[in-house]
Amino acid sequence: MSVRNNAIAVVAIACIAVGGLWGVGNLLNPAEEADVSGVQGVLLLAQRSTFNGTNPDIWVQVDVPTKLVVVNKDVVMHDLQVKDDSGGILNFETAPLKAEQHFNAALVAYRPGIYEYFCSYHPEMRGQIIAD
Ligand SMILES: [Cu+2]
Repeated sequence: MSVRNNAIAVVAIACIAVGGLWGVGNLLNPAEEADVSGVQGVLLLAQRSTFNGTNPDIWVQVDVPTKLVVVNKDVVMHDLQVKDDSGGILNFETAPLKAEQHFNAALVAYRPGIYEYFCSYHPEMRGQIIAD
């Protein structure tokens, strides 16, 4: 009787030990994460009908995707579009952004050149994307 109880106890302890080791193993070896060390990012805040106050030049490298986050900090609607017929850059448009909405996009230039980004609601909100 006592031998059987001991055997049950040993099995239970073994299960706890294995479970514990498995848990520790997961902590020591977290799931592989994507290598995003080469990803560059740009944050544009639409505010007082400018982007970042100055509609800054954005420098990108050809064939290096650049993460772009557009945030609308105004009460009026804004968006951001890249529309270029040369084929040298990926065209896109954000959704129409209401106050405090944001949109993630990527700038991808295929050829060196100077391209334009702009807000379709406000002609004065425009700047250059310089790809080299
Ligand atoms: Cu705008």
